[in-house]
Amino acid sequence: MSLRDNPCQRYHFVIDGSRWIVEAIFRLSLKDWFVATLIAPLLAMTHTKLLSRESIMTNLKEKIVFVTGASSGIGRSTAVQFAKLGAHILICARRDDKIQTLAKELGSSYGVKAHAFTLDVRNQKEVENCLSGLPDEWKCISVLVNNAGLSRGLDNLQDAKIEDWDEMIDTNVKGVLYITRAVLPGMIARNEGHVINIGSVAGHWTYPKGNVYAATKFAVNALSQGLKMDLLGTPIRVTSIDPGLVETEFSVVRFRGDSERAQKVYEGLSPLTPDDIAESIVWAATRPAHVNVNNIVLMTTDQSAPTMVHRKSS
Ligand code: NDP
Ligand code: 8X3
Repeated sequence: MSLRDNPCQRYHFVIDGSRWIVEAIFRLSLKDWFVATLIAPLLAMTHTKLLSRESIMTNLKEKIVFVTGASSGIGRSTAVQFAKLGAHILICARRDDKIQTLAKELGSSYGVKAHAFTLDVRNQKEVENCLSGLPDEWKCISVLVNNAGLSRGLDNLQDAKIEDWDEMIDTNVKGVLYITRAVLPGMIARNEGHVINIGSVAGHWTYPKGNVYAATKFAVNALSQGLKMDLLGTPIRVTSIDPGLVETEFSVVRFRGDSERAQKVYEGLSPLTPDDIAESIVWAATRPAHVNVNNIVLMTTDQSAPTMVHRKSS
């Protein structure tokens, strides 16, 4: 006879079951109750949420990240911070000794593969040959950081040297175009990739004597926006990271080796560091695939516009 057919047996079953539950309830201490009723569900909820967020973050371990202009400043820090995530690092610049040393350091400190090659981004043929001639294992670039760039001089437009304009336009605009044109088709074919351009606050506000440098960074801004449009329908992301004053070799290069003048740019304020910028680059690159960080503008707290800075008097 089944339990269903035997009301008596059903009665005993209910009594036994209830007794077991009541006993179990009394065996629980106050602490057990607290954990069971309050903390455990809370922990479970948070944990599940965190786990699911982590699992959709872009994981760059063993992915190839290509950073141009990695021989100093922002580019160097960016290469180091991506290596810390376990990415394999491809770097270039004109000063070969610096990038070869960095490549060795990345390999020994973070156990990643690193490949350095000399390149002047202004030379389109060189860009094409270097990138098409990369060893096969380095061809699948997942993240491109167009960082190589410079400023030359700080002069009224009517007084400036034409060769300074050419150098800035060729490096900051044409260099970005040549590199992107060479890398992008591979990203599109593989259906993955992220192009991160280093712009500047000078791409949002110009300033006296900043004329052509600002024009190149306005151009970078326009290229990032336009590229995002051209890539609509692909999973490839485009980001522009636009810093204010960062203490690097930037001002020494701008003033052609006059380090005393360069130092004055950062005097009495706390400039951004290359690591501050590298962290924002890595943050943008590690968002989940459906998140495109279009633009980050960051300044030191001591700056509010390119020429509006607060200096502490000594
Ligand atoms: P650095 O001078 O320290 O670094 C510039 C890097 O670009 C160097 O590695 C240099 O390498 C490389 N580079 C320059 N010209 C070329 C070229 N023709 N071919 C290949 N590499 C080149 O300055 P930052 O780190 O500050 O500059 C990095 C980027 O950040 C630039 O695009 C700059 O405009 C931008 N930026 C900088 C700010 C700042 O205040 N420092 C603020 C906003 C933006 P090498 O000389 O060995 O070729
Ligand atoms: C560098 C920052 O303000 O010197 O792009 O132009 S600024």
